[in-house]
Amino acid sequence: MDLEHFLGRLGHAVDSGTAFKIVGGRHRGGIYGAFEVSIGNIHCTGIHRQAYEEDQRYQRDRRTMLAPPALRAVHPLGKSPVISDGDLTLAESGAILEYLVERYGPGFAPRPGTPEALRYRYWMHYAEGSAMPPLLLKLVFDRIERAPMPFFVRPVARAIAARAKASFIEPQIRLHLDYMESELGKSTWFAGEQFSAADIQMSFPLEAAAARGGLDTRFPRLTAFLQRIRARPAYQRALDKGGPFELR
Ligand SMILES: N[C@@H](CCC(=O)N[C@@H](CS)C(=O)NCC(=O)O)C(=O)O
Repeated sequence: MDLEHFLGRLGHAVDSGTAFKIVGGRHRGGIYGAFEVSIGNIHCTGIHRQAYEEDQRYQRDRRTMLAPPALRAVHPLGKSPVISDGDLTLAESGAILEYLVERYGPGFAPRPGTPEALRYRYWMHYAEGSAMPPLLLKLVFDRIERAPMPFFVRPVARAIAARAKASFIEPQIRLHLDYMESELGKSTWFAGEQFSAADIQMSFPLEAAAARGGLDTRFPRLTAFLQRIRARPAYQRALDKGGPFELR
């Protein structure tokens, strides 16, 4: 298996819920390994064939949409992605990617000390720190609008949700989409001309924005970015392995 596929699985959502475990380190001169995951849908390239073992699947609770308690046995927060590599258990997609790149795939990060390395770091943090929060709020408020509730509460709840979305959440998402669209005018990939793990990390908020945040052909560079990401052979292998995912 290759690193692209490997990292790719990090995002693969609880819905498809595949857990992987890193099963090895260095092996006959090659490097192999994998991870224990669920959620998301990402993709990468490069390690060793048979690098990981499919271990266990965690299914989201259909009602709460939360991960099952069993995932807390892996990490106390019970979130995905989470990896195990030998004695190490590591959560947080950005930290996981950085760990995997450092340990198994240095080619997925720009050379330290370059302007690209700084951009790489920026987008690694930006994805979960800035891009995801308004998209998560959108998810929550969309659900409030659709949630079953007593008829006399419904108009009030819907009005509050609609107001929060129109006054804050949607303008914030738009602000970020415009920003990311213009940043991709500077280089092919987020950190520069080379594909990097920062693109993997950024692909998750962009997939979420395409699913629920209004990312469409009005944002041609972001749309093309997603198409390029999805066309990567390793991304396809990740889907073959983990099954389709759905971000609502
Ligand atoms: N900032 C964390 C977010 C982790 C996270 O919230 N994952 C969600 C899925 S994308 C999850 O596990 N949801 C199920 C739950 O909270 O029980 C990361 O980047 O890894």
